[in-house]
Order: sequence, then structure tokens, then C-alpha cells
Amino acid sequence: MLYLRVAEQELVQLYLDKKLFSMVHFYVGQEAVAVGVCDALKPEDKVMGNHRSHGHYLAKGGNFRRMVCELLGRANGLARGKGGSMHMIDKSVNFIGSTPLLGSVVPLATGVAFEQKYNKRDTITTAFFGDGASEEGVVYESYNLAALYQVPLLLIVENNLFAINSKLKDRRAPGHSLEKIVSGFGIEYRKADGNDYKDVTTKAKELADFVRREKRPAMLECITYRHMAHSTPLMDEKYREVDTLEERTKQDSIAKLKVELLAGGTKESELALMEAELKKSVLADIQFALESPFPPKEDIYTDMYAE
Ligand SMILES: Cc1ncc(C[n+]2csc(CCOP(=O)(O)OP(=O)(O)O)c2C)c(N)n1
Repeated sequence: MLYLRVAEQELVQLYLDKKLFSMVHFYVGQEAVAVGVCDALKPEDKVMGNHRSHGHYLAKGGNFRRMVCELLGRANGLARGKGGSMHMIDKSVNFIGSTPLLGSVVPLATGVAFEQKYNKRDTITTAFFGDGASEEGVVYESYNLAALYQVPLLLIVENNLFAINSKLKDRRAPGHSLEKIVSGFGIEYRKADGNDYKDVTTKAKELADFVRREKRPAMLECITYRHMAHSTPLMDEKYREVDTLEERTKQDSIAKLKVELLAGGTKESELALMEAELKKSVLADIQFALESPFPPKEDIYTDMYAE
């Protein structure tokens, strides 16, 4: 979790230094969800993400160096520098794609899970998406198909209370219940405290086991909070009128784990050393990416899906 945090903090700096131009959506504050869920999966299980997927990719065992190359548009990036932050793919760790078209991860992951069922594999597919994405029409159709075809799909909703700047109460009628909606489709549902690693990973493990065993879809809704602006660090954040940074920091999953570790006998200096080492490795990867070449001009039409 700390690795994800440190890595993104350095990417923020890169953005502020005007070295990173790719559209970026930072995951800071939501780390317990990605790590808690991916820790509950097997390496062979497949994961798909969305526009805010740096954390999902790294938690699935991704390679930060190749990720930052992608963000900087370099030839050795995850999508050969042509995708950027929102189009990451790395089959070597079974992170099989992130798509920024809101909600699209759900039908795509349903299809991937269908293949797993069809070919009688023992693996499952996990789709990460936000509370906003969960309101897209195609998502409801996919719930129905996933339940109808009984596919091994684990749906992870990261409810960070906002879709860009619109709040849940402005988008959902009173009494709206995701639990009732998905249960109505025949999908097993649980809710977790997305600021609590143990709660997330325990429930994710239960559901991953359920999906693998029963070959049926399940959903874990994680209530979480994004600490940074929706997208670039300089975005306007006036919509957060009732929230204070102090309140958010109190709920922070990494800060909570730190308190626990210190109470359990870990020394402050050990944690500081761990953070310094992570930062060193992250900075080395960023430097590598900055020195990497852009794709050659001749490659501009390769890998393009066009007639
Ligand atoms: C089909 C579609 N409509 C609109 C957008 C623009 N858009 C990008 S992110 C976003 C909000 C996403 O909210 P949520 O799913 O809750 O995820 P979060 O950003 O909070 O992680 C919107 C509307 C989009 N990418 N795709």
C-alpha cells in the first residue's frame, strides 16, 4: 500500500514539474481496496480496471517502471507508449486491461469470465469500477448476463462517494440500494470498509473463494475516499465543502496500519527506512522512463485498430 502511495506521490510531482502530460487519475486514499482485493486473488486470476487503475495494476504485481514509461509515452511502456495512464495492459501479471469508457470494464470482464467458464478454467476475473460507473446502463445488462450464464466474476465497486464532482445524493434517489439491486439480479453482495485493509482482504477472499467454487458472480462494495482531485492535481475541488483534510487523514488506511504496526512493536525508524527505500526505487524507475525513447514515427500506424 505504501508503495502505491509513494509511487503516485512522485507521479504528482512529475506532473507539477510539467514532465508528465498524460491525463492521470490518482488512487491516493484507496490503496487498501486494490491491495486487499489483489492479495485475495491467485496470480492466475485476471484483473481489469478503469481510468483510475495505477493501484490495481501495481497491486496485481505490475511493473512500475513499465507503467511510468507508458505514462510518459515511451516505447517500452505497457502499451508501447500509445495508451497512457488509462490504457494499461500487462498479460504477464494477468492484468488484462483498463478502459476509461465508464462502466465498460463490466461487460468486458463478464466476457473474460465467460471464457473461463467455457474452457473450464479454475481462475476468476475481477473488475474494479467506481460508484459512478456502477450507474451506467451497460453495467446492469452485464449483471444480468453474468448471473444468467453463472460466470466466475468478482465485481469490486470502489465507492469513493464522488463521480468527478457529483455526490451520491445528487445522483441517486433516497433509498437507493446497490445491495438490493445486485441481489435482485442473483449476485452475491458484501460491503467492506475500504479504508481498512483487513476488512477488504477478508471479505474479498471469502467472495473470491465463493466465485471460484460456485462459478457465480459476486460483488464487494468498498466504501472508500479519494484524497486527491478527480484527475490532474490542479483540478478544482470546491465540491468537497463538508470534508476537511483532517477528517480524511484520520480515516486513511495507511495511517491506520502505521498506528497498528507501531503498537505491535515496529519502530518508527524501520517504517521510515521502508518508505525511503520505496522512494529511491520509484525515483530510479522514473529517471529510467525519462531517459527512454519515444516510439519511432514509423510505428504511428502499428497496433492501430482501423481500416
Ligand atoms: C461513458 C463515459 N462517460 C463519461 C466519462 C467521463 N468520466 C470519467 S471519470 C468519470 C466519473 C467516474 O466516477 P466513478 O466511476 O465513481 O470513479 P472515480 O473517478 O470516482 O474513481 C466520468 C463521468 C467517461 N470516461 N466515460
